[in-house]
Amino acid sequence: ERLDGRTFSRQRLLVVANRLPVSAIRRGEDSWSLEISAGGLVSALLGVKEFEARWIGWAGVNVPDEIGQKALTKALAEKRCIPVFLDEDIVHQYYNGYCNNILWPLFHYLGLPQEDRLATTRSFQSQFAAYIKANQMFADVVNKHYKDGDVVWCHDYHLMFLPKCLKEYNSDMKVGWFLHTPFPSSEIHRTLPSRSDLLRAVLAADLVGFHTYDYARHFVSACTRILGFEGTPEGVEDQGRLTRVAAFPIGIDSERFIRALEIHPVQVHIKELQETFAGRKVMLGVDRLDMIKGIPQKLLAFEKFLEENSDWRGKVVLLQIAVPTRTDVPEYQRLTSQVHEIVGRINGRFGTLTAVPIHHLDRSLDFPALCALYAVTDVALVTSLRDGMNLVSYEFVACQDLKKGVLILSEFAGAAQSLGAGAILVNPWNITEVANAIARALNMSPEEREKRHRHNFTHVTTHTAQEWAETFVSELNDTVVEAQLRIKQ
Ligand code: ADQ
Repeated sequence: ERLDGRTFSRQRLLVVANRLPVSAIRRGEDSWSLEISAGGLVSALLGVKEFEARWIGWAGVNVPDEIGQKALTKALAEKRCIPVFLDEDIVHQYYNGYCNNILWPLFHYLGLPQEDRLATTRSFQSQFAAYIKANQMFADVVNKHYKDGDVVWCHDYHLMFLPKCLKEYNSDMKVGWFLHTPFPSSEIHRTLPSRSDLLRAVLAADLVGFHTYDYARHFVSACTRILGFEGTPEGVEDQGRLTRVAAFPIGIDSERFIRALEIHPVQVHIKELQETFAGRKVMLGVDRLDMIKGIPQKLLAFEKFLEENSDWRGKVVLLQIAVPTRTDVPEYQRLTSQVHEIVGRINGRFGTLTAVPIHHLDRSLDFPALCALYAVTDVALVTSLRDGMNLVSYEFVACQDLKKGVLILSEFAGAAQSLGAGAILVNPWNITEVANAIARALNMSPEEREKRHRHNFTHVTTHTAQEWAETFVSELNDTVVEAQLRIKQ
C-alpha cells in the first residue's frame, strides 16, 4: 500500500519448473494433503517481496482421473501452485529418459549413454519427441494463466524448449531461463543429437542465466560454433535479435540457517551430537546419492587418509548423509551398492568393537537435524565431480560462525568460484590430493580457520537467494525494455 492510501499491484512472476515445490499425497477420491518442500528456490522466492510469485509445474504424481485432477488443482491453488498433469508414459520418456538419462549426465561431463545405457539411445528420437511434447504441455498451462505484464521464469534442463513454445504463442511475453546444472564445454554439447534444436529453443528467451561465468561462456561458444551465431559481450546475436546471456550465482537464505541454531530443538540436537562424538573430530558429507556428487571417490580418499595417518584412527569420524534419488534407475541402484560396499570395507578395516570411522545414512534429514550436524562439524567434504553450484557448501558455512570449521570443496563445483578463497580446493578425482587435504584441514591452526571462515561467511550472508532472484528478474525486465528501445531506434 502506498502512502496516499492507494494500493498498487506487484508484478506477477510465473515460476515454471519441472517439479512444484510441494509433495502431494492422495487421501481419497477428491482429497489431497500437501507439504511444501523448502528447497533453495522456494526460500529464494518466498523472500522476494517485490513480486507476486506463482508456481507452475508437475506435482510428481500420476493423476489419471478428472475428479482427482480437479481436487488437486484446487488444493494447490491455496499454495499459489498450478499443476501440469503428465501421464506415466510421458514421465517415463521425458523425465526418466531424456532429462535424467541423457541431459543430466551429459551436462555433468559423464557423456551420452554407452554400453547398457545404449539401449536408450535407440529410443532417443521418441524420448526427444516426448521432451518437446512435455515442454509444450507446460507452455499450454503458462499460456492459460499468463496476463499482460507478467514475467515468466523457466527453470533448468527439463524445460529448454519452453522459451520457444512461449514466444511462439506470444512474442511479447517476458521470458527468462535459468540453468541450475553446469553448461558443459561446447565440445561436449555438440555430441548431443538434438544439440541445435535445444540451443535455438533456449535462445528464444530474452534472458538466459547460469551460475557461473564459465557456464555462460560455454553456452555462448556452443551457439557460435554449432549455430554460427554471433557471440557479443551481452550474449548471442542472430539477425539483429539479441538474447542476453549472463551469470547469476545462486545463494541460500542464510538467515534461516543462522536463526535455526538459536532454537531449542536444534540446540538439543547439537548437544546430543557433541556428547556422542566427544573426543573425535567430525567430518561431514551431505549429498543426494547421485554419481555427480563423487561419494565413492570421497570414501576412497578418507580410506587413504586413514591408511596414511594411523595416529588419527579412532579420533575422527565421517558422517555421510546421502538421500536416495531416482531409485528406479539401475545406475543409481548400482551406485548405492557400490557405496555400501566401500563403507563396509573401510569400517571393517578401521573399526573397533565400539566405534566405526564412517556412519553412512541413506536418507534425508529434517531441517533441525541438518542444521545441528552442520554446526558440530569440523571438516565438511564436498567432492562433487561436477556440480552447478552446490548449496550444501553454503549451508555448512552459514552454520559455522561459532566453530569455524574447514570446507574441502571440489574445484568442479560452481561454488568453487565464490568460496574458493576460504575453502581448500581439491580435484575430487585425485584421491591422494583429497586425503592430504583432509590431513591439512584437521591440523589447521585456529587463526587460519578463522580467516578462511570469515571470507566464506561474508560471501554466504551477502549473496543470498533473495538477492539472486531479485537480480535475475529485474535484469529480465531491463533487458526487455532495452530491446524495445533498440527496435524503436
Ligand atoms: P542439487 O544437486 O540437489 O541441486 P545442492 O545445491 O547441494 O544440490 O542442493 C541440495 C539441497 O538438498 C540442499 O539444500 C541440501 O540441504 C538438501 N539435502 C541434500 N542432502 C540432504 C540430506 N541427506 N538431508 C536433508 N537435506 C539434504 C541442483 C544442482 C546444484 C545447484 C542447485 C541449485 O545440482 O549444483 O546448486 O540445484 O541451483
